[in-house]
Formats: sequence, structure tokens, C-alpha cells
Amino acid sequence: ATGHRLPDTDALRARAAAALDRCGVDLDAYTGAGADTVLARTPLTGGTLAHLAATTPEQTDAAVAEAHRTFMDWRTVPAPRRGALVKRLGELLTAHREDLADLVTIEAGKIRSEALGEVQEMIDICDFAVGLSRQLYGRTIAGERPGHRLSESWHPLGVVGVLSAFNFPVAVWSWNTAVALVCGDTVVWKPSELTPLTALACDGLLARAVADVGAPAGVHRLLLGARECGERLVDDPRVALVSATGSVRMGRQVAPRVAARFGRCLLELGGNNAAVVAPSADLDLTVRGVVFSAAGTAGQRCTTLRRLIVHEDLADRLVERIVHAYGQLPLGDPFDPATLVGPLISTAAHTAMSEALAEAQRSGGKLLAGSERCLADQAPHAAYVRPAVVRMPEQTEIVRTETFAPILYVLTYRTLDEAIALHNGVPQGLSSSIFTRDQREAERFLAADGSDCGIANVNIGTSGAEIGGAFGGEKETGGGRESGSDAWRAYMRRATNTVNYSAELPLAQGVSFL
Ligand code: UN1
Repeated sequence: ATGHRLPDTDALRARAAAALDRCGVDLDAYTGAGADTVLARTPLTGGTLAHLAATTPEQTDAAVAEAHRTFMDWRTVPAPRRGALVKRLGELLTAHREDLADLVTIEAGKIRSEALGEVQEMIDICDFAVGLSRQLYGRTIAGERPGHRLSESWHPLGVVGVLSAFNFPVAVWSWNTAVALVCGDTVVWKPSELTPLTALACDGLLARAVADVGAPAGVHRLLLGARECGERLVDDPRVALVSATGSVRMGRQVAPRVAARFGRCLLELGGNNAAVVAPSADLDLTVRGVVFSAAGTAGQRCTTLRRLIVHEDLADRLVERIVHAYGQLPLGDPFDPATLVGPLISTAAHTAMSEALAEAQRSGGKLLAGSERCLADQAPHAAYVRPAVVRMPEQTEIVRTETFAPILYVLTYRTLDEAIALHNGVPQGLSSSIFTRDQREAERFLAADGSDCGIANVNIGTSGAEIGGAFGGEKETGGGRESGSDAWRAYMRRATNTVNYSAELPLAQGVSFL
């Protein structure tokens, strides 16, 4: 641990309220008591920050109705003007960078640099979306009939329901919202019930941007609630696209419900990301890349590195260096600039971690580092836990399971084919990487018969993607793509247009009739 004393809950509550106030949110207006409340808590101490009134089912329906009504007009606003709203949002996010980072640290437990990085990711996607607002290109297609023009147009889709997770409480909202807004959609957001205050800040800043540019208020609605609230959103036929980030379990419930009403789904579910370390790898770089991806964010990214597949000639040497680096990781108060590992989101996450480690050891795994709980005397309701490294004899069931905690399983391989088979031998398919200086190996890993993930990297870890690429993965990860590249297409509907400007009526495929 860093030796720094943890802040107490009262100080964190005051800091959160001050940040919210600067973002234009009066916390008192949202507080409520009784059965239907959402508890705002901080993983730094495990203490309660606020009791917030949960959105009722009637309010959920009204929010969707308003977003839908607003969509009817918003879809006709020229895209570059919609971009002006997102441009203003980006300016406000920049001005309130520290406030949002404070809230992310207080509610999600991220260290300062990662909390600021998450806000940067929001600013970056706003920039991207503003550019996109002048580039929602369709194609002109070479048609088969004279005097005819064949083309496609991209139109706004409708209301986008966004379900987001605690671990990226603001960035994932911004990926969806910035892109959806320039695409002419309106958004109803159900954030994780673990991070309601960061959600209020985002909603407050967007409301201010809306007022500043004179956009309609109903382009964005926030729902604070638990599962039932999300279910109502998911089942509402006025919600054209449900963009859901979270566990595979959640996705299994959401996808069939949306499919039953022929709605669209964009799923970002679990990852079980691996890195292959080949004999030619640059070890200094590999150690840094591995430790950031595996122990960073206390192992709570969907892109976190969970499996290390190392060539057998290298394994002992590399593992020793990783274990040494783990021993040096400062753990503790995420506001302390020296800290690199903050708390887990809850003591329940620690229980899940301990159970996974026990299971790994029962199936022959050897715990080489970590798993100790720290600072329990200062914060008995928080979970400060040392990231763990476990050497596994084979890829057992627990290794094939995503445990949302910092556990790095180490496996060894002899041939690259074997490494790729191990790599792809899990149900999830989000992110992947290979550390090698051998071009043949690197290219093979990126090829059609290499990594089966949505993200495949060379000589960097599995986490920390830029917003410019499409983000998402295959298999149980759900197949969705958000953020950059052409991910915007999921937020629009395509119309194919054939225009006849001749005086004839030739039919396609040479059909003759009348
Ligand atoms: C997530 O964990 O849900 O690539 C998103 C990354 C981040 C986004 C992670 N840019 O690690």
C-alpha cells in the first residue's frame, strides 16, 4: 500500500456534491427515501454517498415517449447542426474534465490518470462525432438499367436505449450518445445503478449543451433504476436500438427480448482477453504491456488481460518479472497520484475473485502473486486487493470464465498453432494481442486463422483502445461494434433508392410485363 490514509465517506460525499454542482446538477433535487431508491456508494470506503429516487415505471414510459416525440423533429435537423450540439458537449466535457474524473474515481474507484483518460475518451468521441456529422456517406451504385440512378441513403433510426456498466461509467455513454445524436437519434440512458452520480453529471452537462445551442431537451433522458427499469426500456417497441454493455448474463436476457419485437441490439458483453508471448518478444515492453492490461483498472475493464499464453522457453523468466512488478504496484487511495491500483467495485467482487482463485488452485493452479486484501482496518466495507497471478497446468473451466477482478492466468505453449488454439479456446472474443518481433508470427496472429477477436494487437496489451477504431468483439462478446470507424451505421437505417429519370420502364433482370 502507498501509506497514504484513505479519505472518509463524508469528504468524498462533499467532493462529489461539489463536482455535481459545478456540472449544473443539484443533488438535492434527486434525493429520495423509501423503497424505490438507488444508493450511490463509493468503493473507496464502501460508504453510502446519497439515496436517490429511482425512476418509476410511469416515468420510464414518459421518458421514452418524450425521446420518441423529439426524434420525429430531430431526425429532420441537418446532421452538421446536430453536430453543433455534440461540439458544445465536447467543450463542456473539456471544461469539466476534473469534475467528471473526480466522480469516476469516487464511484468507480479508478485512479486519477485512468479517470482523466476516461474523460479524454469522451472528448475524443465528441470530436470524432462532430467530424462524422459531415460524413454520413451513402453509396452511388452502378445500376443495370439505362436512365436510372441507384443509390443509398442513411437515415436516423429512432430512440436508442443505452444500458451501460459501472466500469466505464461515462465513456461508454459518450460513445453511444455522441454518435447517436449526430445520426439524428435520441437517447434514453439507463446507467449502472452503481454509478448514478457520474450519470447525473453527464446528463447535466448534455442538458446545458442542449440549452446553449437551442436543441430540443428531449434528445436525452436519464433513468435511474435497477433491473426492472432496464427491462421496461428493452421491451418498449419505440426503442429502435438497444445498445447494451455488461455481462454475458445480461446480454442473454436482453437480446431475445429485443429480438422478439424485431428491435435492434448492439451488444458489448464479456471478454476473456489473452496475450501470446513469443520467444522473440521484447521482454521489457512485454512486462509493461502485460502489467498495465492485467492489473490496471484493478482488472475491471472488459478489455482486461486475463490470460497469458507464453512460450515454454520464456515462461519462468517472464513470470518472475511480472510477479516482481506486481509486488511493486502501489495499491490504495485512487486519488493519491502514486497509486496504480485502486479498490474493486465491491466486497462482492472480492468474494468472486477469491472463489475463482480457490477453484483455480483446486484444478492445479499455483498462486504466484497477489490476492491479499489490504487496508481492511481503515475501510472494512471496501475491497482493496492485490492483483493475482496464477500459473495453470491447462485452460480449465475457470480460466475460460470471465471473473471481473484482477486475476492473470498463465499458460504455456510450444508451437504457435497451439498458442492460437488456446487463445481462441474460450467462449468470449473481445480483445487479444501477441508480443513478438517475428513478422510471420505477428501476421499469422492477425490473419483469418489467427485471433478470433474483434480487437487484435501486436506488441501492445489488450486494453486501452483508441476511439477511432470500431470497438467490440465476437462470440459471447455479442458481435456489436461501437465508437469509431463505421460503427455509426448501427445507429442509422439504410434506404436503397432507385430513381428512373427516363421515359421508359425497363424492369430489372430483363423481366417483361405489360
Ligand atoms: C470497457 O471496458 O467496457 O479499450 C471499455 C479500452 C477502453 C474501453 C474499455 N478504451 O480498454
